[in-house]
Amino acid sequence: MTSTNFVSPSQIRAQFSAAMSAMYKDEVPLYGTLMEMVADINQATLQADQALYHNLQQAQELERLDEERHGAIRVGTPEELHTIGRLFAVMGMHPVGYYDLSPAGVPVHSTAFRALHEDELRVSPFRVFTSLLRLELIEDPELREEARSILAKRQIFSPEALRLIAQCEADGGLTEEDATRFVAEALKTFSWHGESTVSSSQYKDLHDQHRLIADVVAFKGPHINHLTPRTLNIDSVQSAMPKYGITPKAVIEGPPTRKHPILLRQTSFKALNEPVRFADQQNGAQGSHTARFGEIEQRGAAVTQKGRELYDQLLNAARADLGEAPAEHNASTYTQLMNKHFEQFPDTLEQLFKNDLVYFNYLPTSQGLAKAGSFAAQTSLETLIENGDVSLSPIVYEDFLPVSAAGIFQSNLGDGGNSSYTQLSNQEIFESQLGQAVIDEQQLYAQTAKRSLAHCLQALGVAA
Ligand code: OOG
Ligand code: NI
Repeated sequence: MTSTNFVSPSQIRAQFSAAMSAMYKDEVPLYGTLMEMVADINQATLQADQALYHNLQQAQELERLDEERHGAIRVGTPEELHTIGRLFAVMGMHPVGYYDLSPAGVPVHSTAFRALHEDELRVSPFRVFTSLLRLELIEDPELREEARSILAKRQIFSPEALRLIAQCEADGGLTEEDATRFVAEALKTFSWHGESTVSSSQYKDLHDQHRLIADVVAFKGPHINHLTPRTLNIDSVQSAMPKYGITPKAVIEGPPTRKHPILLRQTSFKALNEPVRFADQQNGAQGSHTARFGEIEQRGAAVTQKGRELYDQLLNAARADLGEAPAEHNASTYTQLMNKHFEQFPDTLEQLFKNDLVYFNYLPTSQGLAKAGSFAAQTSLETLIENGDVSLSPIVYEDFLPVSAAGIFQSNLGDGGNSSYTQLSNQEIFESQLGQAVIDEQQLYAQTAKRSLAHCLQALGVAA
């Protein structure tokens, strides 16, 4: 078989993302409402803002907008994490970034599986925030061992999925027919199971330790716990949610409202209470479990290391001023503090560029193209931008934010968890369990920016 018979990993990813969305709509009807609301608000936002429409069109982002979503799963063992990594690799998704959630009282550490290159992201930006439960953070040794042995017995992948992963690794790809079969088989790993593998008393013990522990240990597999569409205006979404019968979390996570959005802003609504049958329950008897929730996000510019340090500094300062976790009762104070501190984060493209805070795509303007070939040899990028021969278009942030993720976890798990775990962060252990190092997001954005600059200068006939 020649490689020309293989479909691209990006096509498999797009197919999987669509299949996941259809499955989740079926499992959680409220997700359908969420999708409609986001589509309505995106349309209204684009109608009201011609410049935004033009920018997204130029950046070839309009096409991917309706396709755009991320999901999240939580796995229980290093072996599961390792195989999940192989499964995502079939779809061209690789682990980017390390997120330690234990300082925020969530006993997991995480990475995000996603496509790496801008051409692939354009086909499908689908990503999955993937957390590994840290059993070593369960305090009670007996319960810890019980959890370990329950997890050791489960197999979250179908035999056919495992076979197709191995085949893809051996052959270097999948044919269209095998890819379709792979998508159907892979989907099974992420589906919801209303039947728990543990008894109601085991569930209670796990749940009393931490809700998240019960969510991972008591079920047959890592059900997808949310699927998040991308909005162009999260402030509108937040205020429109009650009209659609949805109660949002108290505050939007991430940076405040800006003219030029940066990073990631997210809101979510509480987990659903779902019926579950525990192993000891006879026909009819039922318990319940809350895990799955809804989330919406707005993606802004990827920031440089320097931009990220400034973001973290301003976020920490606003939170320190607030003196407690953002919640219902202090939501408006929090918003004011965020707005005040973020005045220090420039909000014009010129200043963001001059201060090296954001990664950009560089687009030759029609004026610049008309002059192509006639620029002086050493014309600098700054001059090209100043003269209007090159325009700046921020590169979209494709990743996640640890403080935001902790806020999303907490608002959906409810209160009653540990306030923080004191164990050290453990990226090396995570990577050895995953079987590979996580990729540095900064490098990916820097490479994309560099490729964009090279294309732009070439189009203008300016030597790099
Ligand atoms: C993941 C929570 C984090 C995000 O978008 O930051 C997250 C989870 O609850 O498993 O989804
Ligand atoms: Ni999420």
